[in-house]
Amino acid sequence: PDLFTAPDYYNLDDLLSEEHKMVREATRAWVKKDVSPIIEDAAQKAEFPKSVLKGLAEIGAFGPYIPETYGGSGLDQISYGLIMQEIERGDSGIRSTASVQSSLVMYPIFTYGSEEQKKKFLPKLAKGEFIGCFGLTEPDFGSNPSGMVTNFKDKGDHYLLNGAKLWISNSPFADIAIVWAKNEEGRIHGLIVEREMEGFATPETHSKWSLRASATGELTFNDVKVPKENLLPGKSGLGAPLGCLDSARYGIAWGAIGAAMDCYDTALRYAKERIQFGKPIATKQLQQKKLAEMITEITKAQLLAWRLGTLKNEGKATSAQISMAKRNNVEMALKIARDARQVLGAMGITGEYSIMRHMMNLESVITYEGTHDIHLLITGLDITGHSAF
Ligand code: TGC
Ligand code: FAD
Repeated sequence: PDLFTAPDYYNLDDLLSEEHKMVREATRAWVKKDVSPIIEDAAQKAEFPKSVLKGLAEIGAFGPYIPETYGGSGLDQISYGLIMQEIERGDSGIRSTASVQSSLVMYPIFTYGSEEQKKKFLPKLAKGEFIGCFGLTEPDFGSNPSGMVTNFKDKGDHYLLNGAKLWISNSPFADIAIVWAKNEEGRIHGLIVEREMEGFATPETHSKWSLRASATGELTFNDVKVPKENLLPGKSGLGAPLGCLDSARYGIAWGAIGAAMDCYDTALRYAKERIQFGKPIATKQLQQKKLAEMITEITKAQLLAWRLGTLKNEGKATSAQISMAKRNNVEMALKIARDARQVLGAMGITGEYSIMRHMMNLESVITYEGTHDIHLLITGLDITGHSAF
């Protein structure tokens, strides 16, 4: 069979429209052509492959659900999910770039921005002429962003921004940053900070064993003068950044399925070919158990993601439903990566195969956008009414 054949054990394709399938095939073809051949090398060298930016823009991965008026692709949420799935089949780091640009940069500008901000930034972001990043996490405030200390003061004709953000995807080369900071009353607002602003720096974080093909860094603000027109006027409070996270977490619930599919597909293929004790290891019950459980878990995750997508299309998906899908699907993918790695024996630890790279990537995915624990506590709060954070 052709590489990248999607496992579709429950005929999920019957639930997809022609447009969904077209979008998925186009993304899959691009990943196969432009991501798979270069990604292992980029990860080994710990470099973000900037060559993918143009292609990501061309396939519509920057703002899939942003209306065409602002340069987006005007697609629905299932298409957005399928795009994330196919990109993450290639690499979680490349999917991160698409997630951040779409849900954490374009989404807040589209949802909370002024008409001028939308016109100025969205078309350039959609084309990949501008790359954005999202600064919420701080050195001392990760799971509890409400404690953030980054702040800005009103200086009459501008704001003065001070503080620092850590673990920011794409910061080292981003043109703009959506920065969440507190005003003098302690209320959280979003500001668009531009690279050339004085006092703004973006040092890169090195020595990661995970998401090596994604650039991660800090954002530091030392008396940065931010023009007043760069404040996002539409929403303030912690709910504003959390609203963006809902959209990104939804995409990750789909993305993780892509990584899992690639691991499963690789392990199945290998098990059929690898002979030990005179027979393919696929004939052995222990290996069949691993593979059968993988396809079962992928199928359940697909159904969860598809149903969540339909709820999202109807504007009915709750934050807690999104948390459940992000948490379940990322854990599912990480477990599959670990089992698939074992199916390949020693070969599984090499860069000849994608599995170990997916496995290491997923260690970040299970931590960022709300840790595995935090999403469980969100479900706990939703069903009991008691906050256990
Ligand atoms: P809490 O009091 O519960 O809520 C504060 C306000 O926010 C509202 N809200 C939400 N709004 C929209 N969407 C959601 N998911 C929301 N969750 C809560 C809430 O209604 C309230 O509104 P209001 O009007 O009453 O003020 O806040 P809390 O401080 O108790 O925190 C809740 C908690 C722990 C769930 C939240 O802080 C959280 O989700 N923490 C995890 C932090 C996180 O996910 N960080 C991610 C950083 S970005 C990132 O990782 C990008 S990786 C990108 C990549 O490369 O792909
Ligand atoms: P902490 O919050 O310190 O958590 C440490 C441990 O304690 C975790 O196991 C956690 O689950 C647990 N814990 C925390 N609170 C509780 C509780 N109440 N009860 C029980 N257990 C708890 N952030 C951005 O803003 N923008 C980005 O672009 C971005 N990109 C990232 C890219 C990468 C590669 C990584 C690794 C992270 C990125 N992040 C980004 C940051 C990410 O969102 C945070 O790492 C995450 O929210 C967790 O914060 P923390 O690392 O400070 O962990």
